[in-house]
Amino acid sequence: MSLFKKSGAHQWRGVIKEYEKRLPVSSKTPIVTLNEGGTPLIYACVLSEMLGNDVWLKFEGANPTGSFKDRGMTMAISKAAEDGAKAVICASTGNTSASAAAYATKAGMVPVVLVPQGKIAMGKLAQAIAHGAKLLQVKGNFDDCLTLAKQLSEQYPVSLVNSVNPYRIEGQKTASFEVIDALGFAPDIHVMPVGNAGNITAYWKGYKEYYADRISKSLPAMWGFQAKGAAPIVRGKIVKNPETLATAIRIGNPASWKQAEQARDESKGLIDMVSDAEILSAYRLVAAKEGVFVEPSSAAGLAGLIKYKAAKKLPKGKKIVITVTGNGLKDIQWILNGADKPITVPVDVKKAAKVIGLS
Ligand code: AN7
Repeated sequence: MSLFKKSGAHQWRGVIKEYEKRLPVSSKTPIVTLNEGGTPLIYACVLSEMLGNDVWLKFEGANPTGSFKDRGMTMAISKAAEDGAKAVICASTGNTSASAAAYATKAGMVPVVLVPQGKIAMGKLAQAIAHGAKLLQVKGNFDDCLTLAKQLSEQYPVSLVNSVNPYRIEGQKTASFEVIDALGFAPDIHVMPVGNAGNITAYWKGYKEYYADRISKSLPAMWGFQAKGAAPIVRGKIVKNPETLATAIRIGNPASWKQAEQARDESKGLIDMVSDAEILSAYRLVAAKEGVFVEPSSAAGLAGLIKYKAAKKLPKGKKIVITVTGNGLKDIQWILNGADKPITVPVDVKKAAKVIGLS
């Protein structure tokens, strides 16, 4: 007997089914889903107090492969399936490859993923391997991987599922719908990390669509933060050798550069940068104070808010949503590196109590 039957419970069906009317799908589209989306929007008490604003975290690490990429991937792979694709390819700093590998496998396609050698987190590498991807480590950075992936998709029968694929942006815009559906209004400011700039582009598109249909009465200012060593949009020029410990956003020539600038300007927002030290400190804080474990890149948005607060450039009393883009379990070394060694105890209640400080 099923517990579900008794309560009439409903499971979240994935972003395509939940937002079908707002996405370019038809009855002919075979929907490839892992029931992504429907992620928690968590009120952050400590951060709200600290920053003098109402702050929520949109926890995208709760997606099936542990990052926001699943929202776009369900669309890209479903449309590739509709077109009869047998193989898909992507360049990735790790999360896109993990997501592409999972969704392509679910669709019975061969995933091919190109990643920068030695520069992706081990958890993400493990995901691509687990899902049976053809994994190529490229002697170059993400930008080189994307160039190679584009060339392969142009010259061979393999579809590109990077966010230059417009279906990716369509799927990712559902995160804005969820924020408004959960809050009942659009936030004043929406903050997130920026790498290839697909996500800020997608969120802005989603917010504009709900606004146009009068589901929300206002639009947020879009605030994006890049890593200092990989901040081409902030600096206004391509960064040839991007460097940051936040490997997910180690990108020197973002594919959606123009669209990100448009989102920034239309929304009267900003795109700025934060140092690796600021990223690490925000990464530790959100885990230690809010119970939300994210990967370092995902903390760039919070790092930016903390920096603005310190510089007295942060308004007060606003409603702010921060997207934390990926799960902390993907890249654990940054917590373990600075941590004390775990204490080993015998099976002895007195000794254990002493170590804990109970006696
Ligand atoms: C955790 O996986 O580009 O600005 O190839 O994994 O939309 O690129 C990942 C990007 C933020 C930046 N946070 O988003 C890839 C990839 C995390 C990420 C970003 C990424 P975009």
